[in-house]
Amino acid sequence: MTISPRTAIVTGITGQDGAYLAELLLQKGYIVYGTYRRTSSVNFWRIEELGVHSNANLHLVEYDLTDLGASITLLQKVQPDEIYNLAAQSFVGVSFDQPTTTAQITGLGAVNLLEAIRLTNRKIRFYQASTSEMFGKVQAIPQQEDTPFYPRSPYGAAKLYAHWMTVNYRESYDIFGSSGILFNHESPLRGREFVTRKITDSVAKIKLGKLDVLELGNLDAKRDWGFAKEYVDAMWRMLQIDTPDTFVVATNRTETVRDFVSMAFKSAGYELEFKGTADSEIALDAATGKVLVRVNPKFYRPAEVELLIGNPAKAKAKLGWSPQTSLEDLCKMMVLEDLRRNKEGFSF
Ligand code: NDP
Ligand code: GDR
Repeated sequence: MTISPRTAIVTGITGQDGAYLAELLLQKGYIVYGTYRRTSSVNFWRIEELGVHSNANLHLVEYDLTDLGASITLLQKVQPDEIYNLAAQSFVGVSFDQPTTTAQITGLGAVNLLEAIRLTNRKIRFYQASTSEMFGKVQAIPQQEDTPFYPRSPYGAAKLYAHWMTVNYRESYDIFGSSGILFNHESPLRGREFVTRKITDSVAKIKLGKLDVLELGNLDAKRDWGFAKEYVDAMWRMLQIDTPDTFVVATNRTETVRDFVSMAFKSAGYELEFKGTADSEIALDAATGKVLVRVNPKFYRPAEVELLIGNPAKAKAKLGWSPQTSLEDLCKMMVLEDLRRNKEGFSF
């Protein structure tokens, strides 16, 4: 007896997680429909880096999450077993400048897919990419599934709406909707606007003489950073268990942005000395006294999430998932990859 392969839709395949998840699902024998937005120049560099773009089981489909009709048509056409909703306006900083767009994409976009499932086939399993940003001004340490939410940005508020709608469709219509509350996860495929990749790419450029100084915002913010490739495995596991649920995915370790800066420079052979405070803080190369890092308040946010640290005990117990890569190894992997790319003359 032959078992037909399962079919999955991954929204946001051009993003970091979309690329890693597509790679994982293809390895597992899925037929994958990866959605991307129409733009004047499409950007497939991540799936190209992973070498999955030419896989015969990967189908790239143009789709915008904000279009309900397109969501229904997509499901009717593809008839998926699983949907992973990773598409979003995902940059917290930008969400303060574009709150309405963020609400439409990051919040209502998820509801378009939930509605499409409700109207076409309630057996489809749905994963919603929720976030530790929903905890925002944290009400408990560490944060776990029952910690009260307090979002601090339009992005966090939009994600919280999508999270509750996933829970609501689960309870109202018996739809298999699971929500993964993932803490920050990084990789060499991270966008350069996010702080870790901004740092590792800048360290590579400084090392190669292509940049003098790295400018950053709040160095005191603390984050629980894990490796993206491992986090997409948690998403897949959430859709394989018997009942839909909500899971925190995190490492249970938190460090400041300043710590990550030190770690990244160390991976390229520098020791830093931090001097000054707040807006006037700088970091010098201990060997030469040259200023390599400077705080620039233009990168501050109107409201900040100061401290995130997640407890992944439930994911470990019910999904058999736990993080494997240390922050030091992750940081080094990113710096080495950015050094390679910058030496070869390209860096996305
Ligand atoms: P990215 O920003 O790298 O990717 C986001 C994806 O969404 C891109 O493919 C983007 O397309 C797509 N997208 C944006 N707007 C639309 C739209 N209107 N219609 C269709 N697609 C759209 O994010 P990540 O891969 O890092 O994150 C994946 C998801 O997980 C996001 O929802 C994010 O908010 C969430 N998340 C991420 C965490 C992290 O630490 N990385 C932690 C917790 C949650 P394009 O390339 O065209 O911009
Ligand atoms: P975050 O990630 O907001 O946690 O959202 P980001 O890397 O943008 O910021 C992390 C922390 O670093 C501080 N910071 C800076 N951030 C950026 N981007 N640029 C800077 O120059 C800078 N200097 C200091 C920020 O203020 C913040 O405190 C990410 C996204 O992937 C979301 O989509 C996801 O939901 C959450 O992680 C979990």
